[in-house]
Amino acid sequence: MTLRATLATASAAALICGLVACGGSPSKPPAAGVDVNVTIANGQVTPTNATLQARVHQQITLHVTSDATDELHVHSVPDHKFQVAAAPNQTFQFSVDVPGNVEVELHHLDRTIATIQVQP
Ligand SMILES: [Cu+2]
Repeated sequence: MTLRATLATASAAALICGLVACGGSPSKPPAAGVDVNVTIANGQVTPTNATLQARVHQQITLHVTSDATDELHVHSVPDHKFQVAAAPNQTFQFSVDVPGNVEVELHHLDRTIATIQVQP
């Protein structure tokens, strides 16, 4: 191998390294999941109409404390339904596969807890 060929190989390797992922790559793995605390008491929901950010496939956890039964409905594709009991510290987990705005509703109280803006 000539010196010139050796240098060419080295710079090709450097180029590939720059293109792929030696060091700071923009496609970081998703951060820790999104957690939302929801309280239902005396017919009132906290929060309502919140706006949250998440990424596709990111784990979203709803921590629900309620004094009444209800049905949680996540309007993602496919959607998720969770039965809320009259109990503290219930945990419901899901993730969203399709980017877009996803509403999280309480069907019995007819409230929107949050809209999750799911980024690709
Ligand atoms: Cu719904």
